[in-house]
Amino acid sequence: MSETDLPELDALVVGAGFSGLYMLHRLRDTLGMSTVVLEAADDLGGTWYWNRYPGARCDSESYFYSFSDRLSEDLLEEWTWTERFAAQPEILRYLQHVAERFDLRRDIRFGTTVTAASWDDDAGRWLVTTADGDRYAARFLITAVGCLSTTNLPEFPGRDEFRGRSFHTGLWPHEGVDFTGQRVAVIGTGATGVQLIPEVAEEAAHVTVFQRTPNYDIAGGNHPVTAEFDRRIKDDYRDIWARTRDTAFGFPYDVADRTALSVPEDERQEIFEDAWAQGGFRLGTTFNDLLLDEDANETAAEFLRNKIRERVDDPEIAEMLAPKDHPFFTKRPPLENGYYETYNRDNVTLVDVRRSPIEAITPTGVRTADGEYEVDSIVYATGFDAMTGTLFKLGITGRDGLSLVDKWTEGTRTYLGIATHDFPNLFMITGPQSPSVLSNMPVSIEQHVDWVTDCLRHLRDQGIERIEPTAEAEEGWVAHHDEVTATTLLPRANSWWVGANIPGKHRTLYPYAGGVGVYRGICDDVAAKGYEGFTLSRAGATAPA
Ligand code: NA7
Repeated sequence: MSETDLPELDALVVGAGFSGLYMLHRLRDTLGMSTVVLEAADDLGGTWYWNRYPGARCDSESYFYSFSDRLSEDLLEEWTWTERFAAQPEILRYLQHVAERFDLRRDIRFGTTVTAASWDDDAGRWLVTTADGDRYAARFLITAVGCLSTTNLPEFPGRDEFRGRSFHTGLWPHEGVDFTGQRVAVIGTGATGVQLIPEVAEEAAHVTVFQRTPNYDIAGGNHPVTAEFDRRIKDDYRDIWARTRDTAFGFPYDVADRTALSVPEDERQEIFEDAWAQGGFRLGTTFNDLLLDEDANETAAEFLRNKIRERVDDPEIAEMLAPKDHPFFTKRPPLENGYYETYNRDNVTLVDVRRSPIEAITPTGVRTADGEYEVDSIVYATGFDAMTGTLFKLGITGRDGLSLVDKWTEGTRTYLGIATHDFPNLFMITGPQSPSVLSNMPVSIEQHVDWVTDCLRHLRDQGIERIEPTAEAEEGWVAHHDEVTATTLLPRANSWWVGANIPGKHRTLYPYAGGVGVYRGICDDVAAKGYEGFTLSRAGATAPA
């Protein structure tokens, strides 16, 4: 079929995780647009399809890590979570349930990897090619590819000559892995490693953990959901969702309105203890200047270091686990359930690779400057090329053949983190420079999807065919993003939030730090002003509509 004969869809969505599923529902069922979703995996779920490693669990509480009353109040009533922080299989079951309930599968093409997407300026549409050579044409292209979907596998010399089995946590075998009796190396102690290590230690003969940067892990406080808790949440759901939309991080609780040093030491400790006992990210919301002021931050940092010292028997190992070179929450703090006690076990060894770097993977193990650790299996819990990794793999080219990769080489440039100049009719769900990974993802996903839906409705009602941010609006957003970033301590750490985990990646804070509520207000204002900062044009028109 020639390109001119390709049937034209209204919209093409890439990805069938939380965002792609909701986007499909809105485009197809709310707006009545012809829509297809292309998904590389063999089934839906995104993050929750791929990350099946032992201990995989969400770090946001299940009752607000889900679709809100905006999708369906009935769904909220009928779905009951079994744990306060849901494990991967349960979240995947939830997404499968949503797909069945809203009949979404019929418009998703599984096992379909997008390899190129180019804007045809004459025809005013996107031409999309897949790895199998299939082609699609669509007026609007919407990326719903998640923020953590391209794995980072470090290029250690000899990596591919290892004779045992190797795994990346983000590409875990669906049949599971039996580590019984094995010597296992785990490289990485981010949120993923911290969940996996205690589970593997229960099973394996020996686990050697290779830690580059210790983290400020926070008590997870997971527990089963009781019928009473479930009822209370369901009765309160309207308020809960309303709160998530206003707060800084998209949680139903906000940052307390007080500074850390404004309260006496013993009161501050009590506040930290109370948040610790509640578990989860509440500790990060105890004071409003933890992310802004170094001295304030140090109070929380030291509280967490002392928690590690209390729980780890060997003082030397406790000090290896206690972070000292970056402020609290400037790297994503993992949530842990028994992680530190794991280091009191006889079958667990901690290796500090900052002091003694990994030199090579050998056929039989991991070699550091201190010698070789022989193992049967290696688990890479080494994270992701976040935020831009997957967007770049889509091979997106905009007007005049400009590729997204080339445009963003010297730094990400977006308007609102949702669109970018020279790429008309392209929307990114939770793209870089939107709150995304600095928030509870489903809340940010819903906000973007709903905003795009309203925008497309507006375009249709006004007979407008093209939308694209102006270069000036983009300039303004990047400047605002940088200004907000500079008020925080976030650029201080070598985190994946700033791209520091990927050699050669441009260093910038990828998510927007202004907060979910503030950001929503800005987006709503842009829409209320007739999509200020965007050029809207009718078919064939060159002047703004
Ligand atoms: P993270 O948080 O990026 O953690 C990856 C870990 O792997 C981290 O400890 C890294 O150390 C370590 N790492 C990465 N590359 C290397 C090399 N080359 N040598 C040694 N150690 C290395 O990924 P996760 O999968 O744990 O979590 C990602 C997000 O998923 C998480 O934040 C949640 O939002 C959900 P480093 O800290 O870079 O020194």
